[in-house]
Amino acid sequence: MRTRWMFFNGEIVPESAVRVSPFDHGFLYGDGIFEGIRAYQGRVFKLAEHLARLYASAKSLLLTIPYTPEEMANAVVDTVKANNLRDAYIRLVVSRGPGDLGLDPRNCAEPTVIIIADNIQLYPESFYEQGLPVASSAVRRPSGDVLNPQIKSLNYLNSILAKIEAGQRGVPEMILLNQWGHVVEGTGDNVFIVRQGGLVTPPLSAGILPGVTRQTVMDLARDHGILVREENFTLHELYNADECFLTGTAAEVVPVVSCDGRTIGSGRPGPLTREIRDLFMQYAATHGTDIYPNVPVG
Ligand code: PXG
Repeated sequence: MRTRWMFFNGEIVPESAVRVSPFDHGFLYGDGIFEGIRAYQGRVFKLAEHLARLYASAKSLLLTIPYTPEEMANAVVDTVKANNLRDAYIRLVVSRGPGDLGLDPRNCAEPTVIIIADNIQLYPESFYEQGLPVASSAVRRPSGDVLNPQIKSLNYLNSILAKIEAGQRGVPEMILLNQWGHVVEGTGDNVFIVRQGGLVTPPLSAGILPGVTRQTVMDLARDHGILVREENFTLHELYNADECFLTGTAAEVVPVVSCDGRTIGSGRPGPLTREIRDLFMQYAATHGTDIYPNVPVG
């Protein structure tokens, strides 16, 4: 297998040289943050937006990233370059760093910063052609005053519990609700429904991660004259929607065709979902930060 090169605390090193301490609070407590970013055809997609979210998450956790956003952007590009990738899945992790066995983050000297750039593990083509069956989870997203879902932290147990349930229910993805019974998001994606020819997606105040793909989809839809509303809705409205789809860096735009055994719309990926997916794929293929600026795009 080829050597994977990673950014590790300021240097690009082979994977074998990455050493994380057992006392790292990212490992001991999930104290840290991350981003999942894609590169398409030699360009990093929405790098500034992902970094803005990373630094916003860091601020909430009083975690000081030891690099400027510009340095981080360069580190991301350098990591993809070191692996000679054009299409890539990039994982940026900043943990609190090594400390002692106590919780107090003030005892951690320096954050650990790792950037991984790897090949993308694509979902099966059938997901996009046939759409996904999903189910609603018994696991609720915590409200903002319990653990703010806007912080993209290293503690994903809430989503993992829902993913375990997905396996038991025999579906690839789950829909999570908040404490009020409003639909919020999937385990690692945002959710949209189509109603009366427009898009509806839960507002940030429902308790969701502000998805970069979600924002891109909202912007593209509005640019193309499609009405977009950020509004709370229930499972009843999702079951009775004309169409439904999920958005995320990994999933991109993926149609949802049933939930809890209720067929959504025609039970096939709908026309607006297809249009949004096409707009998104076209946009993603043509926008982003150049990784190899002097090499002609081929
Ligand atoms: N909600 C949650 C909870 C997420 O973790 C999204 C929405 C979509 O956000 P973006 O910015 O990607 O459009 C995420 C995405 C994966 C994976 O490999 C994805 C995420 C986290 C971990 C794994 O599917 N985050």
